[in-house]
Amino acid sequence: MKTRSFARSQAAFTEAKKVIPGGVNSPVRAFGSVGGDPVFFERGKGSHVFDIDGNTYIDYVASWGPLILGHVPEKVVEAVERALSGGSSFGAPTERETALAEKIVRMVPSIEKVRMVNSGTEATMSAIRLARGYTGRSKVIKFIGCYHGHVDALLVQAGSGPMTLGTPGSPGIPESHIADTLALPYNDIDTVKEVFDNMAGDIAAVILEPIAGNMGVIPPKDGFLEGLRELTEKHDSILIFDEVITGFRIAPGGAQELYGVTPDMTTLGKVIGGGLPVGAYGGRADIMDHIAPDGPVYQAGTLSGNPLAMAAGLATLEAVSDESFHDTLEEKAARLAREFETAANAAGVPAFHARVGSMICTFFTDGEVVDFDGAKTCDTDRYAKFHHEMLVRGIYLAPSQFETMFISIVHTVEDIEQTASAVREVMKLL
Ligand code: KE4
Repeated sequence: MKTRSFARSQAAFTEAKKVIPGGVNSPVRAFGSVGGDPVFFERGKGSHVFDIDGNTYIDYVASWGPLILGHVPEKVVEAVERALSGGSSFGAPTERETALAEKIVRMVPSIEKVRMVNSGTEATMSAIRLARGYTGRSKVIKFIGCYHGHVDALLVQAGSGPMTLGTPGSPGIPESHIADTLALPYNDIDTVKEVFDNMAGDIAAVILEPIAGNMGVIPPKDGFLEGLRELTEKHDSILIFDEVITGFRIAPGGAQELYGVTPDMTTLGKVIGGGLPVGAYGGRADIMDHIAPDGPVYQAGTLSGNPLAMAAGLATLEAVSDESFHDTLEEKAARLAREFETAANAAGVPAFHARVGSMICTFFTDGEVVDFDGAKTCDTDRYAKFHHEMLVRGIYLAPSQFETMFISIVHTVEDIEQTASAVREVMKLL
């Protein structure tokens, strides 16, 4: 295996830290959970990324989910270039916004109306405000280990950055902002029922990742989503599926299509921007009509629905809508996941393997992982070694045990074989 130099990335990181907090614009990128310095990328193409030291990697981070078509897919680039030639932003309505909204409404039947924003955080923040405004109630139930962006009210034992940093929640959030947030164990419907029994009339909404992707990958237990649907229905609370990761990735209609459970509202992001900044929240028209300007609940955004992001999102969803798309993605993901499981077993490395569609995770623990407590039993030092050994073999994995490994439609059999060969070698070193 040829040795790789990371000299330019290390120098770039030193420079970045002088002017950017932690040298990064999002904490998890700093490699804090795996140690060492982050790799700086110069460009991406298809399933590969290229760092500024000239090293090549097969990319399984995929910008944390948006790049379901891989890097710079031709149709997305063409669509964005076409949009740009006519203007990057107007701060006024354009037909591309309607076109993307119509596409989302067609693909996700529970969404009758949808509002574009610029990030997943904005989407969940707005959805919570709308649920509270619509119901006139304040309490919100979320689940420990689920991450919904850095919304004050939801940054309570979050499962992505904050957990990776080992400090659930965050300073700077006044007690009053989380006083109405109940953080319950994921997959534990009995506790949810108990809370509803005690404070039903106060609960505005339940928000969750229908497949948790921010404490590693944790699917819902049988009956969990159905149980939440039943309880929220019974108590007139709003059920919000945060499908920022799962939307359009798990199925054309997201996790709600896969599990056959219909939420009242859905938050979206990542894939719908095709790599450009987009978030969205949508759902029942009678709820969405409470949002300004038609309704009293305020939400706004200068670049919401901007033409470039709309063009990228439209081109991406067009490709994702192809009827063979998810079957092809499923085959690739199943093959890749099998290679990780086989390699860990052959090397006698204790691991719990999870996969739903193209969301994959190898938990380095000998226990079963069905919630945050299970995820916390992972050997994060072992994951750190795994990450670095794979990195020097040209495989770029999430720099944290508590994330999701994503495969795209453009990962090839050769990519998977190269990854399999690396993982077989590395598992023996752990
Ligand atoms: P953004 O504000 O980062 O666009 O989206 C927040 C968000 C909301 N909901 C879910 C289910 C999410 O996974 C996210 C963001 N995901 C993380 C990765 N697990 C983004 C990576 C990062 O924080 O840098």
